[in-house]
Amino acid sequence: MLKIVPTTPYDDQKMGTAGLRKKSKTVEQPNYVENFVQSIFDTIGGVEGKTFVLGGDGRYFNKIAIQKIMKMAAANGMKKLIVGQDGLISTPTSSRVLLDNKADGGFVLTASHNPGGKNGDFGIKYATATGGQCPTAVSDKIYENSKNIREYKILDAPDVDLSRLGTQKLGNMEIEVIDYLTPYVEMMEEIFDFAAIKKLFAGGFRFVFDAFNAVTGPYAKKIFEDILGAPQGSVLNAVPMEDFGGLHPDPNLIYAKQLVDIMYSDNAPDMGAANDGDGDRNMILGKKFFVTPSDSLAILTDNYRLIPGYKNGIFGVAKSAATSTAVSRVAKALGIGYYEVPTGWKYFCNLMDSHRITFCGEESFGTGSSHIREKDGIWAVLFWLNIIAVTGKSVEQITREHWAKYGRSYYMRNDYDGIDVAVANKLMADLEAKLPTLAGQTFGDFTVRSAGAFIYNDPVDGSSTKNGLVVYFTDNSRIVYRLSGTGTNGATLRVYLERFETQDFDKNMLEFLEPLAEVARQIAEIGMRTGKTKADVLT
Ligand code: G16
Repeated sequence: MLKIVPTTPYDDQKMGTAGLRKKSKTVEQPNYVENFVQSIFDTIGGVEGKTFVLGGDGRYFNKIAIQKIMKMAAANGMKKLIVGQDGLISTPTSSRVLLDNKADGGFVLTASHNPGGKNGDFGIKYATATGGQCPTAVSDKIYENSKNIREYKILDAPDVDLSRLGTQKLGNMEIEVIDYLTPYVEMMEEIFDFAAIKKLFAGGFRFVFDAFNAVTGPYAKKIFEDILGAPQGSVLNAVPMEDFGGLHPDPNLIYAKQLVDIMYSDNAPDMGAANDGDGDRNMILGKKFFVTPSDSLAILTDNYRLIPGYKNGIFGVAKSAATSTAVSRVAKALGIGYYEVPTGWKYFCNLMDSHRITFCGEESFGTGSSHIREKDGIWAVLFWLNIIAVTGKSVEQITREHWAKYGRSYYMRNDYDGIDVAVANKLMADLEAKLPTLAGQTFGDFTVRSAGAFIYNDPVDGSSTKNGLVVYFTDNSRIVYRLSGTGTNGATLRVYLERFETQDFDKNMLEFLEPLAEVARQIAEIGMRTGKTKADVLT
């Protein structure tokens, strides 16, 4: 039975860098999910006759939210909903399924790399028919509607059994429960040389992958162990759990502690990798060796010819402004297009759709290509395995050869977490006002060449976005400041530091970047304004 339920609006349903991301407790409030989803439906002119894709990374509240969304979709006249079995789907798979089925939109229920559980975070990523997350112009309208919503539609019906593959009906809507692994595996088999990677594993190559008890567990088991022949047990934490077994599914050197300990032990395997909660981020490690995401993007781009799926060439490459400049040198050498966009994968999508780029990546452990409109964690890991299989070189050797050819961008991100939102906004506003006066001034060993806001003019849709503040120094060093758009706890100030070096590739990263970190604190008056004398998280 169709119910029209009166509701009162929430005032905090503004999407951040990637969808709506909140504390689980916030999302559990009465009608919270319903308000947000109805606001989306209303903003896009309703969903009557439309097809959507739905699934999540398995975190706490996934099962409840999925049932609500299915019943709302049916009540709003949706024609068909394609749902991952047991309510699971990775963000990359959702994008693929959306494109393959020419669906009108999709939801992935995830707070990505943020912890899950009752006291953790929950989120909803909303993708449009392009397969990518909705543009800011659309999310702004959704936010406006969410502040005025008065009612939503929902079907009064029993819960749908999502364990059963195949088609069933909910009201007049068709629900197709799909095996979420197959479309993804097939796509990877089309791109990469699985035979070469199988040979690599058959030859004793040792590999370990951390799935953090999140959605990539089943994918990684199937692809790396069952199909490619890595020994059983190569995938750690492979079973999706509502609280990720207490793990923080963020693939970086701090949160992937188990993996990092293994890779930095004396008996380390040849390669280590991890993905985040919803499977779009990746981290790559060699034996006692870490590849920065910025370097990884540059290395993958430089080696595209080794991958069957790209052997006919690539259009170009893009990175977010905050990401190191490493890939710009590769683009120049290859003579391909090169773009810098604001932080947020959605900004790459127009460039992919218009064939300006094939590859793109971000410092926040995201790499991907135009095979979908999201970043893709397992894709990046397979790309590395494919390069290793073809060249016979180690992760470290590949990276060092890259530095020898192009120079090395020493690069790090410093996060100042849990800052009062008003303090953070004021810090950024005052800094922006001060930047034009900085050119020519010297701070320690660094002299400012130019400074200003990063403004992106999208060459496809003509939109203009301001994202972050950049200080360039005369020695090609750079500081980028921006506020995170994915946190749920006050504001996080991200400070991205980069120094370029053409000779010495064995400097201690922390020591080499510390003077620049100090300059960053000084210019933005971080200590005085936030009380923090050092960053909370270094990645
Ligand atoms: C999201 C976006 C990325 C972005 C990252 C960090 O990733 O898709 O484009 O780089 O957040 O954003 P911020 O610096 O604003 O916190 P994910 O994996 O969380 O969806």
